[in-house]
Amino acid sequence: MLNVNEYIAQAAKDVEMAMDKLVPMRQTSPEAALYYAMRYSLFAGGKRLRPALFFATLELFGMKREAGLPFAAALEMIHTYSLIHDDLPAMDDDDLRRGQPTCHKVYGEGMAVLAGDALLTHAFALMTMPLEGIPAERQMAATHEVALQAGLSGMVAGQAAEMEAQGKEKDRALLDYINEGKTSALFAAAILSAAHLAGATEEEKEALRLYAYRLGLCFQIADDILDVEGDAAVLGKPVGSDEKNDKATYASLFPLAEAKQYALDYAAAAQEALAVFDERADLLRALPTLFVERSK
Ligand code: GRG
Repeated sequence: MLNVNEYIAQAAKDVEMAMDKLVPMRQTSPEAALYYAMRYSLFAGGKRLRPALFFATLELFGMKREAGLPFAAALEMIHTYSLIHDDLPAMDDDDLRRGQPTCHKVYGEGMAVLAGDALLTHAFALMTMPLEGIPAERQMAATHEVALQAGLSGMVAGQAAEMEAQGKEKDRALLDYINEGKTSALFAAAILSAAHLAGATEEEKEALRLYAYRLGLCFQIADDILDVEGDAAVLGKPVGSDEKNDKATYASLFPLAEAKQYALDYAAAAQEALAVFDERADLLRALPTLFVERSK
């Protein structure tokens, strides 16, 4: 019987072990503070959902997760960099993340900027290391996909669109555009990079792209709702930060019950996108509902 929470917990252990090896501490180097800052945020206890999505997709195609460990680590490193930079005074100016002081609160703003920069660039170093048993052109396609989704066709674009939209009138279409960039794009990076590595067909990749984008939207709406009615102790950060930062969210544009219904609609649409796959996609099928019902 498939237990999704156990699967995610095991994925977290596997990627943490890989990251510990791939980003080792350099205590005696002149730049030791950079390593402390990077590792402080990397090992601060995230849910490790992007590596779990990456492994689940590799395994959907019958591949072993060990083959892609550097990619799983790289995806979590890119996610971590985005959180470090997002917490900076120039962006959200947050003091707490995952229940602990944010990177810049502990190591200073300059070092937090560099920790983010180093995590991002080292992620690309890891993804371009030769992978045993995987053709180089598949690895190239996977790395290219991550670059697009993490950057100008995804996460950075979404973050910039959100900054530009601050203080202006926003509608649902703009909100979805922002959320697809900020949240869906890294889910897509995880899922599609695994699909490229596994040699998925164009039809399979298109189905997974739709799934990832819809999964991101339902995850983000749940996040918006948690920021209003979640438990700060469970979330590890204060609630109400979206309102404080004047962020348009599903919870500010719509009554909560309506926002919840939109999350459920995107969850159902994400599951529909997987129709081309057999029962090997059952783990991916279970995730949208889990993401909507989560408490952190
Ligand atoms: C600074 C380029 C740049 C981008 C920042 C990630 C991000 C974009 C902003 C953080 C705020 C936010 C709510 C983003 C949406 C994505 C998201 C829900 C991040 C949190 O992901 P989780 O819940 O985090 O997987 P954990 O802590 O479990 O790793």
